[in-house]
Amino acid sequence: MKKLLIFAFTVLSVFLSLGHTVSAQVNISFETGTNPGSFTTVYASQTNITNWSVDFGSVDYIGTYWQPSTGVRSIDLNGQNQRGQISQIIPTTTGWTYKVTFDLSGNPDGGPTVKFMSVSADKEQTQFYFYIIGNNTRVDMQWEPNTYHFTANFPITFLSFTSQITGFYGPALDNINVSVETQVCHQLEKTLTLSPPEVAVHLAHGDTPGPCAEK
Ligand SMILES: [Ca+2]
Repeated sequence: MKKLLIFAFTVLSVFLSLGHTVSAQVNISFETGTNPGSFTTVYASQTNITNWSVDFGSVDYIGTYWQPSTGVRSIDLNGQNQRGQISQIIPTTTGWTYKVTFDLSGNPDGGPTVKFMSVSADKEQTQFYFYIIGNNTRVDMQWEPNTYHFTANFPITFLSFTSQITGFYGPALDNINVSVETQVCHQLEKTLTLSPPEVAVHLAHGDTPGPCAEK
């Protein structure tokens, strides 16, 4: 019994110390790939952006053209007068819930003023996000942090980021991080920190992923 307890404690300690980052997720800040210079339009099936797929349309791989959120490169989800989608297949554990954080801005060169985009897991659990341009500029993009949650249905998950507007000037994306969700908001009142399987149980009972909103 004592050995079992020590083992359980060790597993828990490793879990808590790792921060639950999904290790095989790579190039989260778009820093690796064919040097885009100022920027390069990347079309579907082109592989300029390491480990990221452009699934349809086109995106702009941004280098020096505007201020990134982190590093020196980022993405405009609208490329050559068309909306685009980028995706990455990441390892997941079936039934576990994941938190995706990303920074969002918008191409300040032109409209629409509201830059809509969406995030999906396996083309489901889609959530929509927007960024309003007007105050940001290419040298001061005023990136904003956003959070997306999904529950994995398979040992791998197709994570995609999609522009929902037409034209040349799309939502701007950078600094994507995926981690295992360990917190739920219990009955909209109390934030609980749990093991991932326990998180799944709580979500099945109607709790919401992530900490409770501050009141
Ligand atoms: Ca970057």
